[in-house]
Amino acid sequence: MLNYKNLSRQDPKMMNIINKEMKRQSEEIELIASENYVSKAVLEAMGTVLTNKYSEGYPGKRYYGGNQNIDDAERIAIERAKKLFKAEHVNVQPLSGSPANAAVYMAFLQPGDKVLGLKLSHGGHLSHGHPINFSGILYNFTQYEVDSKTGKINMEQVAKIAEREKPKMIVAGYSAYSREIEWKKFKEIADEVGAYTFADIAHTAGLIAAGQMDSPISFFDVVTTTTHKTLRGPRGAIIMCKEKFAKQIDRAVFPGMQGGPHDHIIAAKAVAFGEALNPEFKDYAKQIILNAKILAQELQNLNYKIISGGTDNHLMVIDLTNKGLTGREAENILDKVGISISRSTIPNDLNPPMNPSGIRLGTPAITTRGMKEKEVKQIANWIDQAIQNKDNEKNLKIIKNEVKKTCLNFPIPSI
Ligand code: DSN
Repeated sequence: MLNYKNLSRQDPKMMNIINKEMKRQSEEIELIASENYVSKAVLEAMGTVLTNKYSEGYPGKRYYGGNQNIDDAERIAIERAKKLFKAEHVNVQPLSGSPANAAVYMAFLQPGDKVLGLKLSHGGHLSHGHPINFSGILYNFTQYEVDSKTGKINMEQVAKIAEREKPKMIVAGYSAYSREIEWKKFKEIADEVGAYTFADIAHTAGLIAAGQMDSPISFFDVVTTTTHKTLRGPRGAIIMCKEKFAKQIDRAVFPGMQGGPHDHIIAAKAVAFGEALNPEFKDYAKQIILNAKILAQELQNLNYKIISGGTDNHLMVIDLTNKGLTGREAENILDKVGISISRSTIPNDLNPPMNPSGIRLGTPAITTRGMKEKEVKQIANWIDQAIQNKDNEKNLKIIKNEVKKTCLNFPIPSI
């Protein structure tokens, strides 16, 4: 348990909630593909007096005094991110993924401009043109889909749609897609029709930084990523772009989209980038992918249907139609045994997004805990056993206890 003396004394109610959440994280398995555990050093950087500062502007060009140390922190974050991703220009101020994407659209497009993005229900993201999101409201998106037979993106179809629609921008990079992305083909298609190339690598950034997946950064115009998924930093985002777009990106972030940056988070981003530059991070990223492949294989052996037939990254989407339950039901059952997952639509889902036909699983968090082949196989079995015993509370309790016992052997980093 954490013992923050001042918080415990002043606000025991909140201290209690934080401790309950820490206990939950320690005793349960995290398979939500977008979640991870930050290091103690990243946690420490977030909880500092840097949160007290206002610093609109950029290093050396602020609208408030007293920013000498903040400038140093932001410069370090930028330098490390540039090195890590081999990027020409980096803006480390975006507060999270959607605001980063909003700044990109603002920097490159006028409202009403035509854009291509992958449909949310096929693995895309809300901010890639969903009609109820700002992206779909402000810009004229056409959505491409994954191939219904292979579950993969069919680049010939993307080329055809691009040729027909002549978009000003093409968006690639997804939230629920388990395969390598053909970045070079996207670039060729965009060049054919004169479109900007925008990659959202929020999910795979850690794997790309560690050289375990292909990178679009050297030839795409602009790339965003959140910093808290496979990259294992604090909640936040960054934007990377070619030097020639640096000014328009920086202006779109501030004053375009945001006010004061969150300086404590920028410091924590810098600490996380430093960690990702260490050679051990490469082993971590390799193990994430290995664990995901083992999990997918084990589940396939148990007759679970993985969309696209497997995974090249940290996640997989599972179609539960043949198992006779929906994604929401599976999420609720697995919650009962201490395994957190997220329900997910499957391509051409007949069920609604609140109660879709699939689930999405990912391995970044369990890999941070040090879990490997043995534990991953065990997790696949627990998932199957829980689903089979969905109405048997006694058996679900037995599984929950086994989950807890294993988790306590793999502690999460905490202060
Ligand atoms: N919410 C994130 C995810 O789970 O993929 C994307 O923003």
